[in-house]
Amino acid sequence: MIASATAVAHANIALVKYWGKRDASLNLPATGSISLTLEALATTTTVRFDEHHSTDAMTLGARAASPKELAGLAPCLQALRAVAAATPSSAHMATWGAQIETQNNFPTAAGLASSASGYAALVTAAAAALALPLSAAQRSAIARLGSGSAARSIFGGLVRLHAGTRADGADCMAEPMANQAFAKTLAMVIVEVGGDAAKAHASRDAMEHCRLTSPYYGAWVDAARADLLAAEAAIAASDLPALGELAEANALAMHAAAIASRPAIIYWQPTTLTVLREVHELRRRGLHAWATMDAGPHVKVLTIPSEAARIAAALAPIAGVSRTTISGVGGEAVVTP
Ligand code: 2P0
Repeated sequence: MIASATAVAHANIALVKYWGKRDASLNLPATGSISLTLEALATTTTVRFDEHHSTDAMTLGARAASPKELAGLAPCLQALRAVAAATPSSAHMATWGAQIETQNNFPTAAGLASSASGYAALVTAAAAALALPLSAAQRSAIARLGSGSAARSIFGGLVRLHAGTRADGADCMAEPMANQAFAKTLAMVIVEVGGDAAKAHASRDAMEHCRLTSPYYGAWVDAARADLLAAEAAIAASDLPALGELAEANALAMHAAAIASRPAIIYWQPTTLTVLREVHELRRRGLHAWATMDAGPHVKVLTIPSEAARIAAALAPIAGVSRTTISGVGGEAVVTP
């Protein structure tokens, strides 16, 4: 017998970043984070649990997963199988092997949040295939075991991930923010820098290296906690300029802490800074445009839908920019028929 389901989840870009853990084994973040789910960056994943297989296998597009990628699935699959084993109607499937097929409509591991949409789609598809009675919050907690940012991609719009303080992580959970009407007024321009090459430092290793060696890590954690409160207030007030300024400053603080690591973690390329300078120029000319950067050289510009095309047109001709994508706000992770 085979139990199968397909789900789609969207990547998210943090406006207040997650960078550093309070517990690596449970994958608990040191600080909370706030993100915007993006409609244009989607992962589609099919999971087939097969009684004739006892091991798990995965393909990403046309290629088979590496042993490291397969090992990364283990915490999520283990948690889902534990729920299955405890659910009488699903218990018979708890030992079946999973065949996973996943496809991104954007470059994998290039600093475009592929692990966020990837684990959110995986957990949503696997929970449906196993017919598990899990809420979105419970799927989010399981997705977090795969990747911290994946906890946010279970939900659409503006999403808050709470770091929590409990040692067992039970209060580390994501939820959609209250002012989703404001989320619908936002857009992002994704400015890819330097082609589809995979990033130099995996964010999991890099954030731990930063925590252990950067003299600015403690200052980053303090700044992130203050930024979370200010961002929540800006979102509640539908104040885009306040949110944009905060998001840009928060991203720069995260990168400053990373750059100060020893040895340094520098995600930017020269083009990254050229784009950043042009975003400042667009803002000086009165456009709504604020930049944020993640664990890669790309720049994402927070804006409004009516100005996104103008911003993309201004940034696309910059030498070293390989592609621009305009995205509206994405919805929650869903099972597809
Ligand atoms: C974020 N990033 O908030 C931050 C900003 C990268 C820079 O979340 O170790 O792949 O798997 O929990 O979620 C990327 O880190 O890290 C990330 P793990 P993850 O979007």
